[in-house]
Amino acid sequence: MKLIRNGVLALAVLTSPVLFLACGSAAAATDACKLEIAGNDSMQYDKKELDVPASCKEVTVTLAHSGKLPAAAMGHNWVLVSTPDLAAVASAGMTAGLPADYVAPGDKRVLAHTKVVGGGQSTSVTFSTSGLKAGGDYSFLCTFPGHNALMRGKFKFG
Ligand SMILES: [Cu+2]
Repeated sequence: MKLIRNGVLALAVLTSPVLFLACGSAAAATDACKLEIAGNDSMQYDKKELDVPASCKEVTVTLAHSGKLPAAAMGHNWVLVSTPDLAAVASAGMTAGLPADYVAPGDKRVLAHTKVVGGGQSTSVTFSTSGLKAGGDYSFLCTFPGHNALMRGKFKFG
């Protein structure tokens, strides 16, 4: 029995550097903090949900427009909000217009956003998660007028 216990201990000591490397892998942790989403000419995102581990200090979201229509006709952006603010942010964005990327200037309810892109274009935004609460109720949407009815999803942090 004592022999077996010593054997287990030796195994633990031998494997611990491997475990340390796996946990400390910066590459894996970085990738989980980088998200990609696409919008198309049918007014749809290709994802209904985005998940980010609470360990991400910064998140980068890259939005690609996989369609062909120009921004003025079928532009898309990616806007992060607390879910209860979604309708109000969409409404304020509509008034702000395309030059403002359909985001009302100084709107504190907007937690992060990209600019508006048209077909074939892509854009990205990097933001700090310091203002987000793990397990909070967040949503993303496109604030191009009329798009948020279809273009919205859950953003899960933590
Ligand atoms: Cu859109």
